[in-house]
Amino acid sequence: MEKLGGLFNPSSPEMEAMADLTFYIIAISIGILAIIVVAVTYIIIRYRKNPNDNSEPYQNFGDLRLEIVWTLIPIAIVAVLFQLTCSTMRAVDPPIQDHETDIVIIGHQWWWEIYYPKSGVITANEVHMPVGKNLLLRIESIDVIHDFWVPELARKIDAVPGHPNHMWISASKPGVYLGACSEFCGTQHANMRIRVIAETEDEFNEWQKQEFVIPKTPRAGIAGEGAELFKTKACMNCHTILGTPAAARIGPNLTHLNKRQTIGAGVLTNSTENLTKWLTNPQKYKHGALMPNMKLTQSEVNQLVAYLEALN
Ligand code: HEC
Ligand SMILES: [Cu+2]
Repeated sequence: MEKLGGLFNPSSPEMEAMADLTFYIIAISIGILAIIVVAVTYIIIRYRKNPNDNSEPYQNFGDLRLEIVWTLIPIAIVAVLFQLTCSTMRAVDPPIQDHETDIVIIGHQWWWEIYYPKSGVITANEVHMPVGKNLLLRIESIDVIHDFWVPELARKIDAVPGHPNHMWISASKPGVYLGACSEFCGTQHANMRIRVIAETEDEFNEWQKQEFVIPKTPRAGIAGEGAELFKTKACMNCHTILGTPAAARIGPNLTHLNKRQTIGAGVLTNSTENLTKWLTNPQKYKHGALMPNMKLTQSEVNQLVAYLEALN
């Protein structure tokens, strides 16, 4: 199990602001608790029953000054918390004004479609982004409510069908940041993982250029047979492969599947062996996933794997 860092490993200015707020609030709360514990302990000991004196202790019926003080102090504490919260919200959610959307994230049961409107690139489950840049995400859903959450980089945000939401995201250092859908959305909710791959501007541009390449369709050999099967086995009713008539968006775009790290939104790492397993029976690895068991023979699976791996 890879661990989620979140508040303990903030990797963007937004998450740093949120982590700071959390720790300020915890520190203030611990301070208040300490004062109360010390005061109560002192009072218990100092004013305990005196065995030699059975008279009733001094009775105090109201003290205006004390009432004012213990009203003003909590108000001051709440005002400080309010101010800290407001400035954190300003840091996390600066106004969008007329900034154009950089990346569109579309929740599907149970995977993420990722679309770069400025270049037209479409991929799945793995968000590539350049480090040090504040990017505007638009979060949408095609079916039910999902929630996009990469704890080290940004806050949670719901993906609501028919109501796009916006959020800023940035990463201060290169790396792979893990996330998951955080709104229960059906049987495979737990396997709706996200990877954000933050890289240098050059690496990002190179990735984007490669995603843009329309691969040549293999005509001969086992990969060529796979290309034919892809058309006849209903794969093209659900998937897109650039440069072929397959243009459906029920499942992930498979054009550059080769360059992704995982299959099935994180259920399997991407390798020839796992791709073979997935095509043999996706339901075994992701029960209930919206890709049916296509009941392919072993040689059909091998042909399809060869085809998908030949796309470059
Ligand atoms: C009814 C629609 C449908 C059909 C038909 C279909 N798929 Fe899929 N496919 C999906 C969906 C939906 C997913 C995503 C599943 C998930 O992650 O929950 C998927 C995922 C995949 C993946 C993993 C991609 C990734 O990035 O995770 C591959 C590879 C794949 N399909 C290949 C094929 C091939 C090859 C065929 C034809 C033999 C096929 N599919 C037929 C809907 C379909
Ligand atoms: Cu979900």
